[in-house]
Amino acid sequence: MIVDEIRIQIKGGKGGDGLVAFSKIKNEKGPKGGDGGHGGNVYVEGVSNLSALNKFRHKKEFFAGDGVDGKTRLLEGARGEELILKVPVGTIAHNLDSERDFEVMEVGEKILLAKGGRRGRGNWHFRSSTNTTPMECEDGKEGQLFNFFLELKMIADVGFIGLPSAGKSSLLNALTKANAKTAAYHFTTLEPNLGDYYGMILADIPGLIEGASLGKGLGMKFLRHIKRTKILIHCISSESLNQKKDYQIIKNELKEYETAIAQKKEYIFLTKTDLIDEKEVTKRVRELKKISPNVIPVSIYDENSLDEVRKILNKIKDKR
Ligand SMILES: Nc1nc2c(ncn2[C@@H]2O[C@H](COP(=O)(O)OP(=O)(O)O)[C@@H](O)[C@H]2O)c(=O)[nH]1
Ligand SMILES: [Mg+2]
Repeated sequence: MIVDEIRIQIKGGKGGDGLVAFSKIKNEKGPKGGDGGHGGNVYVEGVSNLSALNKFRHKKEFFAGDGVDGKTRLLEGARGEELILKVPVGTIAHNLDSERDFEVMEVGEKILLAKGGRRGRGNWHFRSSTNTTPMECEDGKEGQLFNFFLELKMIADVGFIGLPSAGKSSLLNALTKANAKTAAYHFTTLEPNLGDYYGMILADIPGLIEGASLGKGLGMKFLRHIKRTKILIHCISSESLNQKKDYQIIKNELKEYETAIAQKKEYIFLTKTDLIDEKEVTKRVRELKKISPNVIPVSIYDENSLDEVRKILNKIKDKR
């Protein structure tokens, strides 16, 4: 299962305290209290593993390391260890306290979410010509404490959409090693299935049914995942008696949710063509082309048709 929303609390490390100390060595008299180390920062960093949010399911609090206190002889305390939370690219980190949003777009991109506390200065800093034995030093400050809502937004380059049982998961499995569950009955898929097609992420978006945009069914939760998907592949089963209507149901859902999604570049896949004869395939393709120009007949049992699909995916991949 892919966790795509999670709430966590993070805290930067506390700064180390400064020290009041004096040298006892005869020729080096004076204040020698060292500074503390700064508290560690908390960052997020983008990774390609899309289930990277799963590890936040049980542990909810993440603290960076505290700075070490200053020592005698002007020795600085060590900096607190920084904490890097690995999140899938496409994650938006909403700071619930400041209401600022941070978006992790690239693998390896590192964004600061909570600063560690400033270090406290040792008494050496407070010396002056009038005060050669300062008793003053500073305590390290607390690190920033924030509540964050992490939300995985972008999950795919290409999204498979369509009514339940249109053959989306089967197709994903035929093209990638996704190993998504498939079944003859509706609603087998409860979360988006993802497949890696030579570095391009394909997603099978489940549960789009009439009214999904109004919160019915499961569709709503997943529609946001195709918000930034560049290309949609609309699967329509050859078993359907009214393909135009199937198409419209999904299209209306997308429009209701957000016009921009409905306007994405799309292909129509007439799926399960092994179930009807060739003449019927030609006729249906012709009909569907009246709705949308790019129509491809496919069957997971027909390698040639899958090769046609691969050609299209390769083209999309090269254009990225
Ligand atoms: N004959 C045939 N059956 C298929 C084909 N693709 C999928 N199916 C079957 O159609 C049913 C629904 O497929 P599934 O991939 O789960 O649909 P999804 O709900 O859109 O993900 C399953 O029983 C599949 O075995 C195909 O190309 N030909
Ligand atoms: Mg499915």
